[in-house]
Amino acid sequence: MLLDDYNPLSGRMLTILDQDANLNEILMPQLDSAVVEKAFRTMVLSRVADDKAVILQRQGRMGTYPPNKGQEAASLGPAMTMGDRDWFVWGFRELAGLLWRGLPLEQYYLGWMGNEYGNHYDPDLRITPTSIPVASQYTYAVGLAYASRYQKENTVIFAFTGDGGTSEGDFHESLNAAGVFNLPIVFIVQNNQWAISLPRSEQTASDTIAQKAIAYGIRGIQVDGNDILAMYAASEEAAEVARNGGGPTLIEAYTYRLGNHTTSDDARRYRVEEEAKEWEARDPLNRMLKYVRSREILSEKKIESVWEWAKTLVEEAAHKAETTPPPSLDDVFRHTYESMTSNLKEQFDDMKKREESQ
Ligand SMILES: Cc1ncc(C[n+]2csc(CCOP(=O)(O)OP(=O)(O)O)c2C)c(N)n1
Ligand SMILES: [Mg+2]
Repeated sequence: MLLDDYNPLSGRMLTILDQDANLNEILMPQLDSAVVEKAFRTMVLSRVADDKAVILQRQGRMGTYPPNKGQEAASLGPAMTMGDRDWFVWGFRELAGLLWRGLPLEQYYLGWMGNEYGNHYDPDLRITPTSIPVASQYTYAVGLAYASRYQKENTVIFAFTGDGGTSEGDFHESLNAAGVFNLPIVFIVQNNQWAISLPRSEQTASDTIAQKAIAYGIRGIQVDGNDILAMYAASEEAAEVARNGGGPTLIEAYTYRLGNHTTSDDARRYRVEEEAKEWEARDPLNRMLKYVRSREILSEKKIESVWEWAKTLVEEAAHKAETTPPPSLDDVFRHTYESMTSNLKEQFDDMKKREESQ
């Protein structure tokens, strides 16, 4: 079992497809070419959509945006292993995984444009809304997992945060509770080496983030987060363990944020350019590209058409999002509770009277 062979005390990080696209044939997950093609498409779409979001923000057409560039494999691999009834509990940097899950891109854009409909997902997708208070989503992931077991749903909860998130009380409380109650959760930490301007070395004195699992009595594994196949294989195994009553796993996805923290940040002020250059050579999308080429999964013509397909889709999604009207002020009152409380109703009526008198 990978989770045993690569346990945090082994000092090993799981890689299956390395940065030169060398493949570990023994550990390689068995994926149909159609699935590999879809994964490649999703990564390309995520990259193009992400670049477009930064442009939209620079043009004043979107609010603050956190770029995903370089971290596509870390959320996509786990998303590929999720069952229909499983839960996707994201933070704010999991675009590729969300696209795989079926979140419409225009809705993702709407969310970052500040339109609240952008957080009102189709309930069947089982995606919780974006979570900006760092690591707070881990607490409700635990609640979802507890409920799942109580209701014998047999679902697994996939919960994401970052390396910075591991310093939050919510992170520790959640891992502790998940361990004590043996809950069906796959915790994924996207260790992208930075929490805004704070480097990983100053975030924690632990050698790895995966080793934090040991303290909570749960499984842990450090995975090359830029390797789609390794992320898939580790997540698949962790989900299977969770579904069979084996409890939670902490997956450290060792990756890198190639872009700025958000569009309000300038990473050149606190990190050296050589570092980002070095990580560019490990770019998960280039690695995937080398893989589909070397295995002849897609022809050059097909690869070209995937980029064109993504660009068209992204333009359409941006247009749809920009032409979606914002929610009315009424919605603030209507959606705060299932039904309006008496004092809220009073305020609502008061607002309506004022509107009429204007
Ligand atoms: C509770 C809380 N504290 C501080 C912030 C401000 N903040 C936003 S993102 C961030 C860094 C998060 O770093 P990490 O968890 O590594 O995620 P990354 O941004 O690298 O994906 C901080 C401090 C916040 N959103 N929530
Ligand atoms: Mg980080």
